[in-house]
Amino acid sequence: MVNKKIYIAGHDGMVGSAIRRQLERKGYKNLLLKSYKELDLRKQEDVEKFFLKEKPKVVIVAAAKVGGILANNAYRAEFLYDNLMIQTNVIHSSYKVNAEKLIFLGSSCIYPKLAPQPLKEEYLLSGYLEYTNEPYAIAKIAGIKMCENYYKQYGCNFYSVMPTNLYGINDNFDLKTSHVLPALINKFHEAKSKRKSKVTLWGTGKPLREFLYVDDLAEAILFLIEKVDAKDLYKKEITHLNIGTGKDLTILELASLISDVVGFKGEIEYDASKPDGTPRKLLDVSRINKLGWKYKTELREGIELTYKWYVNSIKNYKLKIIK
Ligand code: GFB
Repeated sequence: MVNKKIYIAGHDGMVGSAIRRQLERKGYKNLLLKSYKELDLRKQEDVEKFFLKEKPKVVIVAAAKVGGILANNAYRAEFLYDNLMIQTNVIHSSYKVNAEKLIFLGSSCIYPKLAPQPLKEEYLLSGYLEYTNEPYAIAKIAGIKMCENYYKQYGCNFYSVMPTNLYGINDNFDLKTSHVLPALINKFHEAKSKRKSKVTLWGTGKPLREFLYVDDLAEAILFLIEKVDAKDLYKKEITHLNIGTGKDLTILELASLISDVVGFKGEIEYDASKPDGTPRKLLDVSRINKLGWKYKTELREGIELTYKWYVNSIKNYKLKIIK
């Protein structure tokens, strides 16, 4: 396996770069990487040409347009179009060149807004989606169905994984487009540095969220590349696998933890004009646990690692922060 040609679509994003680090650490040498500038995955002809030339054996679809609750809601058309185009082109081209395996990455927002908790894989398509991220979720559900049906019609070894909210090195800290965890690292750090007395949370602070350190996800992907095939899931009528910690906390609890790691001493206030989103989305991770993977990094440790990376990146002017 270590010599197989593996294409990581989206290798320069937070998730793709963590997968690349993990594969390189484990001795994988034949990695195929193309930046967004070299290959726009939304362009069908370019993607087909690239696949026909390179013929990757294993494909990881970590390329996507992603963002936090406001970005999902503000750029609804882009989240739908870009994601549908990227994943459709990559999955179909992988089929055309007979790729031996493909793993498609989605997100826990594919589940119905008010589904029972924790979210089992089989709750997919059992109710209405959360409105703020409906376009993104619809695209990701289409990707799950594409893998499932390429297996059913063509026998392709393609399947999907749905990670919970991810965070870590190479995250997006831009306050307008980021997810909550990097946004709060940015806000608490800024407040501490400028001796501000308050930090504002969006919404009520009451929604519950689960967070997984991105390097743990990368370990899960390597585990799946090596040990799990599409037939292992589809024969049990499962279309995808959840990946998470199985533990969640409120946004206020998350804020208190980040505030403590950063060393901010002031108060927390709320901006009720911003949406809460789905009330809870805790994944049931018993399936992947039974297969043999479990998370390693506890939330506090992951936040400490991410904060350290963030501070170093600002110091070295490697990170452009938008306030
Ligand atoms: O991480 P987040 O943007 O997205 O927000 P979702 C999670 C919760 O944190 C929401 C609150 O209740 C936000 O209102 N929050 C509090 C903040 N303060 C902030 C802040 O400063 N910035 C942000 N961003 N949130 C996304 C989906 O949902 O999760 C995507 O939109 C995707 O489709 C992703 O699935 C993983 O967890 O609500």
